[in-house]
Amino acid sequence: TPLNRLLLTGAAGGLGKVLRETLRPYAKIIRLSDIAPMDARTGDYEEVVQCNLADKAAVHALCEGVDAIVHFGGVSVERPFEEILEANIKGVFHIYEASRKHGIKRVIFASSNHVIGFHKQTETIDASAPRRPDSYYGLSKSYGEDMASFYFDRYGIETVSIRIGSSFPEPLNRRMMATYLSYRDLTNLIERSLFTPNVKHTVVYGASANRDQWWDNRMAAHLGFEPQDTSEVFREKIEQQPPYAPNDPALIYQGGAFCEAGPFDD
Ligand code: 15L
Repeated sequence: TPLNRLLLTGAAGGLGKVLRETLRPYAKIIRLSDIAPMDARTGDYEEVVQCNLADKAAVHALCEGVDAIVHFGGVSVERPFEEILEANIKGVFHIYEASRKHGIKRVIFASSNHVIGFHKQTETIDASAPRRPDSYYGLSKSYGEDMASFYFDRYGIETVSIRIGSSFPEPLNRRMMATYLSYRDLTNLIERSLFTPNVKHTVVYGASANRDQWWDNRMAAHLGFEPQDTSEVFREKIEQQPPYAPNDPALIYQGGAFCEAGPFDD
């Protein structure tokens, strides 16, 4: 049975635009929010609400009447700390506080591989590996996972934190041959995350069934996520790109170029 009302934050973003369509079967009403303007609603099943995640009162109003939240809002790349603080750190706090006040029991959090980005590509890690954030962005996602853990232990609000690899129509470079997550696999993973009972706070890596695997999802086996797609179909095209220099972080670290972003001087 679908949910009554699902909130999707970040609905104007790269993944939000996709999920606006693909999550439709899972709720009678999908409420869409973003700080940026969105396309007008396309039917009675959509509600479109422009909202700044840094605005506590606005997020509180946004979450009223919602059964579950798919939280994809916030800054999705490395930026100066002050920008990350508003959208991602204050934003995730506002989402959980609103969930507590409105009795919302399930959050799907768009975490990122950049939480563990300074692990080497030669390692295979699971959800218990020490976090090694590679950026202020990665730090904010690490904080979001801690927020999820705290709100479960303290208030019983369940979260699936998806450490998304690289979710684009196709891999854009050699590193993404390992991190690629197809839109279909992303959607299936969110569906499993919404409807699997008793997830507590589960951390799951979001990658398709790619040849080279850096991530072990056995600690999230209860989700029953089985990726259907693979980056192999893009290999010929991607291998036309020049190889990385031996010292390129895109060749060394799981987080790739994020590991050398910044510093940001005023
Ligand atoms: C992310 O977290 C970013 O949002 C996305 O733009 C990609 O850069 C991705 O990680 C990646 O690591 O490829």
